[in-house]
Amino acid sequence: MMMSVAVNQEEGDEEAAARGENPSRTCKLPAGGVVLLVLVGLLAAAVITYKLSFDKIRTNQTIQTLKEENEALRKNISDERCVKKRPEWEKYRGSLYYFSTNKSSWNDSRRSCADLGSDLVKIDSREEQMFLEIRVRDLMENDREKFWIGLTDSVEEGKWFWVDGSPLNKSLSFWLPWEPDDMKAENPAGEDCGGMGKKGGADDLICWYDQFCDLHRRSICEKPTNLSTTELHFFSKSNYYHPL
Ligand SMILES: [Ca+2]
Ligand SMILES: [Ca+2]
Repeated sequence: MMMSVAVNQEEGDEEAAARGENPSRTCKLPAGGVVLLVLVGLLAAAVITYKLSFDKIRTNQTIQTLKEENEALRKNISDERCVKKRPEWEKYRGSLYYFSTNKSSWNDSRRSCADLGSDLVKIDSREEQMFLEIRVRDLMENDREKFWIGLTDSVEEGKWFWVDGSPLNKSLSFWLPWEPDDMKAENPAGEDCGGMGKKGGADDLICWYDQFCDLHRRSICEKPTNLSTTELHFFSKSNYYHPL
Protein backbone atom coordinates (compact mmCIF):
# COMPACT_ATOMS: atom_id res chain seq x y z
CA MET A 1 0.00 0.00 0.00
CA MET A 2 2.73 2.43 0.99
CA MET A 3 4.63 1.50 -2.14
CA SER A 4 1.53 2.28 -4.24
CA VAL A 5 1.13 5.81 -2.71
CA ALA A 6 4.82 6.54 -3.24
CA VAL A 7 4.61 5.44 -6.84
CA ASN A 8 1.51 7.60 -7.44
CA GLN A 9 3.28 10.60 -5.89
CA GLU A 10 6.30 10.13 -8.09
CA GLU A 11 4.06 9.85 -11.15
CA GLY A 12 2.31 13.08 -10.16
CA ASP A 13 5.63 14.88 -9.72
CA GLU A 14 6.78 13.72 -13.11
CA GLU A 15 3.59 15.04 -14.73
CA ALA A 16 4.04 18.39 -13.00
CA ALA A 17 7.68 18.57 -14.09
CA ALA A 18 6.57 17.79 -17.63
CA ARG A 19 4.21 20.86 -17.43
CA GLY A 20 7.14 23.05 -16.28
CA GLU A 21 5.90 23.41 -12.73
CA ASN A 22 7.96 23.06 -9.56
CA PRO A 23 6.03 20.40 -7.79
CA SER A 24 7.24 21.46 -4.33
CA ARG A 25 6.16 25.15 -4.84
CA THR A 26 2.89 24.78 -6.68
CA CYS A 27 0.12 26.53 -4.71
CA LYS A 28 -3.36 26.36 -5.92
CA LEU A 29 -5.69 29.09 -4.59
CA PRO A 30 -9.41 28.76 -4.89
CA ALA A 31 -11.05 31.25 -7.32
CA GLY A 32 -12.68 33.15 -4.40
CA GLY A 33 -9.24 33.79 -2.86
CA VAL A 34 -7.93 35.33 -6.08
CA VAL A 35 -10.92 37.62 -6.32
CA LEU A 36 -10.41 38.65 -2.71
CA LEU A 37 -6.75 39.43 -3.35
CA VAL A 38 -7.65 41.54 -6.39
CA LEU A 39 -10.28 43.40 -4.38
CA VAL A 40 -7.82 44.07 -1.55
CA GLY A 41 -5.29 45.34 -4.12
CA LEU A 42 -7.87 47.61 -5.72
CA LEU A 43 -8.95 48.89 -2.31
CA ALA A 44 -5.35 49.65 -1.33
CA ALA A 45 -4.82 51.47 -4.65
CA ALA A 46 -8.03 53.46 -4.08
CA VAL A 47 -6.95 54.43 -0.56
CA ILE A 48 -3.51 55.56 -1.78
CA THR A 49 -5.06 57.52 -4.68
CA TYR A 50 -7.56 59.15 -2.31
CA LYS A 51 -4.80 60.11 0.15
CA LEU A 52 -2.62 61.59 -2.59
CA SER A 53 -5.59 63.57 -3.94
CA PHE A 54 -6.47 64.80 -0.45
CA ASP A 55 -2.85 65.86 0.19
CA LYS A 56 -2.81 67.70 -3.14
CA ILE A 57 -6.05 69.54 -2.34
CA ARG A 58 -4.74 70.47 1.10
CA THR A 59 -1.43 71.70 -0.39
CA ASN A 60 -3.33 73.79 -2.95
CA GLN A 61 -5.46 75.27 -0.17
CA THR A 62 -2.33 76.11 1.83
CA ILE A 63 -0.73 77.77 -1.20
CA GLN A 64 -3.92 79.76 -1.81
CA THR A 65 -4.04 80.86 1.84
CA LEU A 66 -0.37 81.92 1.71
CA LYS A 67 -1.04 83.84 -1.50
CA GLU A 68 -3.98 85.66 0.10
CA GLU A 69 -1.96 86.47 3.23
CA ASN A 70 0.92 87.71 1.07
CA GLU A 71 -1.47 89.90 -0.91
CA ALA A 72 -2.98 91.31 2.30
CA LEU A 73 0.47 92.08 3.73
CA ARG A 74 1.52 93.80 0.51
CA LYS A 75 -1.66 95.89 0.60
CA ASN A 76 -1.05 96.88 4.23
CA ILE A 77 2.53 97.92 3.47
CA SER A 78 1.33 99.87 0.45
CA ASP A 79 -1.40 101.59 2.50
CA GLU A 80 1.09 102.53 5.24
CA ARG A 81 3.43 104.00 2.64
CA CYS A 82 0.54 106.03 1.21
CA VAL A 83 -0.32 107.35 4.67
CA LYS A 84 3.31 108.30 5.28
CA LYS A 85 3.59 109.95 1.88
CA ARG A 86 0.50 112.06 2.37
CA PRO A 87 0.82 114.54 5.24
CA GLU A 88 -2.40 115.54 6.90
CA TRP A 89 -2.75 119.29 6.59
CA GLU A 90 -4.98 121.11 9.04
CA LYS A 91 -6.76 124.25 7.99
CA TYR A 92 -7.01 127.31 10.20
CA ARG A 93 -8.18 130.61 8.73
CA GLY A 94 -6.03 131.35 5.65
CA SER A 95 -3.37 128.71 6.24
CA LEU A 96 -2.74 124.99 6.16
CA TYR A 97 -0.56 123.46 8.87
CA TYR A 98 1.31 120.21 9.06
CA PHE A 99 2.45 119.03 12.48
CA SER A 100 5.37 116.77 11.65
CA THR A 101 6.30 114.22 14.29
CA ASN A 102 9.54 113.37 12.45
CA LYS A 103 12.41 114.75 14.51
CA SER A 104 15.18 116.63 12.75
CA SER A 105 17.37 119.73 13.03
CA TRP A 106 15.82 123.16 12.44
CA ASN A 107 17.35 123.39 8.94
CA ASP A 108 16.37 119.85 7.96
CA SER A 109 12.87 120.47 9.27
CA ARG A 110 12.71 123.52 7.07
CA ARG A 111 13.84 121.48 4.06
CA SER A 112 11.13 118.94 4.80
CA CYS A 113 8.53 121.71 4.85
CA ALA A 114 9.94 123.01 1.54
CA ASP A 115 9.55 119.55 0.03
CA LEU A 116 5.86 119.87 0.86
CA GLY A 117 5.57 123.34 -0.70
CA SER A 118 5.62 125.12 2.64
CA ASP A 119 7.95 126.61 5.25
CA LEU A 120 8.28 126.49 9.00
CA VAL A 121 5.35 128.28 10.57
CA LYS A 122 5.29 132.04 11.02
CA ILE A 123 2.99 133.17 13.81
CA ASP A 124 1.15 136.35 12.85
CA SER A 125 -1.53 136.67 15.52
CA ARG A 126 -2.55 135.72 19.02
CA GLU A 127 -5.31 133.56 17.53
CA GLU A 128 -2.80 131.64 15.43
CA GLN A 129 -0.62 131.08 18.50
CA MET A 130 -3.69 129.84 20.37
CA PHE A 131 -4.59 127.39 17.60
CA LEU A 132 -1.01 126.07 17.45
CA GLU A 133 -0.57 125.86 21.22
CA ILE A 134 -3.69 123.72 21.63
CA ARG A 135 -2.71 121.37 18.81
CA VAL A 136 0.88 121.02 20.00
CA ARG A 137 -0.27 120.39 23.56
CA ASP A 138 -2.42 117.50 22.32
CA LEU A 139 0.46 116.01 20.33
CA MET A 140 3.05 116.16 23.11
CA GLU A 141 3.49 113.08 25.27
CA ASN A 142 6.39 114.59 27.19
CA ASP A 143 8.21 117.91 27.43
CA ARG A 144 10.98 116.83 25.05
CA GLU A 145 8.56 116.58 22.14
CA LYS A 146 8.62 120.28 21.33
CA PHE A 147 8.16 121.68 17.80
CA TRP A 148 10.43 123.91 15.72
CA ILE A 149 8.82 127.10 14.42
CA GLY A 150 10.13 129.47 11.74
CA LEU A 151 12.04 131.78 14.06
CA THR A 152 15.82 132.32 14.20
CA ASP A 153 18.50 134.79 15.29
CA SER A 154 21.35 132.98 13.52
CA VAL A 155 22.34 136.10 11.50
CA GLU A 156 22.76 138.39 14.50
CA GLU A 157 22.44 137.27 18.08
CA GLY A 158 19.33 138.64 19.75
CA LYS A 159 17.69 139.84 16.54
CA TRP A 160 14.93 137.40 15.82
CA PHE A 161 13.46 137.02 12.35
CA TRP A 162 10.79 134.85 10.83
CA VAL A 163 11.66 132.64 7.86
CA ASP A 164 10.01 135.13 5.45
CA GLY A 165 12.51 137.80 6.54
CA SER A 166 10.17 139.85 8.70
CA PRO A 167 11.43 140.84 12.17
CA LEU A 168 9.74 139.42 15.24
CA ASN A 169 7.14 141.80 16.66
CA LYS A 170 7.98 141.87 20.37
CA SER A 171 4.38 142.62 21.29
CA LEU A 172 3.43 139.41 19.54
CA SER A 173 5.98 137.06 21.04
CA PHE A 174 5.39 134.21 23.45
CA TRP A 175 8.79 133.48 25.00
CA LEU A 176 8.91 131.61 28.28
CA PRO A 177 10.09 133.97 31.06
CA TRP A 178 13.72 132.77 30.95
CA GLU A 179 13.90 132.60 27.15
CA PRO A 180 15.52 133.33 24.80
CA ASP A 181 18.72 132.75 26.80
CA ASP A 182 21.11 131.53 24.04
CA MET A 183 22.41 129.02 26.55
CA LYS A 184 25.90 127.75 25.66
CA ALA A 185 26.32 125.17 28.41
CA GLU A 186 25.80 122.19 26.12
CA ASN A 187 26.84 123.74 22.79
CA PRO A 188 29.21 126.70 22.35
CA ALA A 189 27.20 127.71 19.27
CA GLY A 190 24.40 128.73 21.59
CA GLU A 191 20.72 128.60 20.77
CA ASP A 192 19.62 130.36 17.60
CA CYS A 193 16.44 128.54 16.65
CA GLY A 194 12.94 128.93 18.01
CA GLY A 195 10.49 126.27 19.05
CA MET A 196 7.27 125.94 20.99
CA GLY A 197 5.34 123.55 23.16
CA LYS A 198 4.56 122.84 26.77
CA LYS A 199 3.06 119.55 27.81
CA GLY A 200 -0.10 120.06 29.81
CA GLY A 201 -0.71 123.46 28.24
CA ALA A 202 0.87 126.90 28.36
CA ASP A 203 -0.09 129.73 30.70
CA ASP A 204 -1.38 132.63 28.60
CA LEU A 205 0.03 130.90 25.47
CA ILE A 206 3.60 131.40 26.72
CA CYS A 207 5.60 128.42 25.43
CA TRP A 208 8.40 129.59 23.11
CA TYR A 209 12.04 128.77 23.73
CA ASP A 210 15.33 129.01 21.85
CA GLN A 211 17.49 125.91 21.42
CA PHE A 212 20.60 124.60 19.69
CA CYS A 213 19.58 124.42 16.01
CA ASP A 214 20.98 120.94 15.42
CA LEU A 215 18.80 119.34 18.07
CA HIS A 216 16.30 116.94 16.59
CA ARG A 217 12.78 118.20 17.19
CA ARG A 218 9.36 117.89 15.69
CA SER A 219 8.23 120.79 13.52
CA ILE A 220 5.25 122.77 12.23
CA CYS A 221 4.96 123.61 8.52
CA GLU A 222 2.63 126.30 7.19
CA LYS A 223 1.42 127.25 3.73
CA PRO A 224 -1.34 129.55 2.51
CA THR A 225 -4.57 127.86 1.43
CA ASN A 226 -5.04 129.92 -1.70
CA LEU A 227 -1.82 129.28 -3.64
CA SER A 228 -1.85 127.78 -7.10
CA THR A 229 0.63 125.02 -7.90
CA THR A 230 2.98 127.54 -9.54
CA GLU A 231 2.77 129.89 -6.57
CA LEU A 232 3.37 127.01 -4.17
CA HIS A 233 6.54 126.21 -6.10
CA PHE A 234 7.62 129.85 -5.84
CA PHE A 235 6.74 129.94 -2.16
CA SER A 236 8.69 126.80 -1.41
CA LYS A 237 11.79 127.70 -3.43
CA SER A 238 12.30 131.43 -3.07
CA ASN A 239 10.50 132.90 -0.10
CA TYR A 240 13.25 132.24 2.39
CA TYR A 241 15.11 134.53 4.67
CA HIS A 242 18.02 132.10 4.87
CA PRO A 243 18.87 130.15 1.74
CA LEU A 244 18.73 126.41 2.21
CA1 LIG B 1 1.22 132.13 10.08
CA1 LIG C 1 17.00 128.58 25.43
